[in-house]
Amino acid sequence: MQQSDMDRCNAQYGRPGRVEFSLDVHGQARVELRFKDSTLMVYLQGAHVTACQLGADAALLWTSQSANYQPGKAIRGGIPLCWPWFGAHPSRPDHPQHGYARTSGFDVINSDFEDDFTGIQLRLVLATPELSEWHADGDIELTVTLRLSDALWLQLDTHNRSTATMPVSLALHSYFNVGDVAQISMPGLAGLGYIDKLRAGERRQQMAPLVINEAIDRIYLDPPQSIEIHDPVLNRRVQVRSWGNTELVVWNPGAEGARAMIDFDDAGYVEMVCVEPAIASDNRVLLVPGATLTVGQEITSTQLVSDVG
Ligand code: TA6
Repeated sequence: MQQSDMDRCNAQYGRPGRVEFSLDVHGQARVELRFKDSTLMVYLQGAHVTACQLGADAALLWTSQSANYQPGKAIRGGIPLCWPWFGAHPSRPDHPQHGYARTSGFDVINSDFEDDFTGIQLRLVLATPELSEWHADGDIELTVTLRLSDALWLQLDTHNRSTATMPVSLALHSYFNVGDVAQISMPGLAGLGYIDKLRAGERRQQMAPLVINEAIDRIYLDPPQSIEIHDPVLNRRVQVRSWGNTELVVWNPGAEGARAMIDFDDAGYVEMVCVEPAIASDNRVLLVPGATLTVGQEITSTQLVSDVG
């Protein structure tokens, strides 16, 4: 992308103080949304939210200081979009982990400057030859809608424009900023069954309150539509309300896992947790020709303990 591309985007979809396109120091295209005191940064590669601040609250999301901002590299942190599959490709080891979306260039198709939110829509169309397992003609389209107010609203609409039924799995892979991951709690997980990816996919049940004091990689089954992260250090309650997902992934790499990833700050695992509305691979949706699959989340943040006496 060149500055001239950004100028064109600003002319067609921008508005000073609401939606502004620019190139970062690496020449990567991004767009900043503002609504009152809230801000949102989105990279056109991957329609990837890299930062969000809701009102005067602390940063909502965590992004690694060692993240890659190079073409074709997934940015470590923010909200990577895993699509059109989650995890390893079910049959093609040569296909990228978590699909193509997060390393693909999206087109801007719309922007909104409403009284109650600032919004933008981005679109990716993948020709099915890239998804060779389907051997179909036509393509698959992903529309990402983002709305910023005192909440962050994000929705994925997958439309099958081909003549074949397409298996789709996905995740809204949000990296949340927390004061100390060992001190957070997520009461909504109590009693849920989960697949433990660190114990060879063993199925277990969340009996005791979850305490994250080591690496965790779990796919919670049939989660509630709303889950909260209680953070006593930042004194906030982050609520994730989701729709269309069948699972909720909770991930933290732990100290050893963080050290093993070159783009993950070694001590970064202490200040993040991933809470991801997902349709995980085992539960993938068979999207028939012409059908649309909708999955989304709305994230809000309130004080955990009110200052008022
Ligand atoms: O969502 C959790 C997970 O599937 C973990 O297994 C871990 O692989 C994480 O995603 C990060 O994946 P990435 O490809 O971004 O390094």
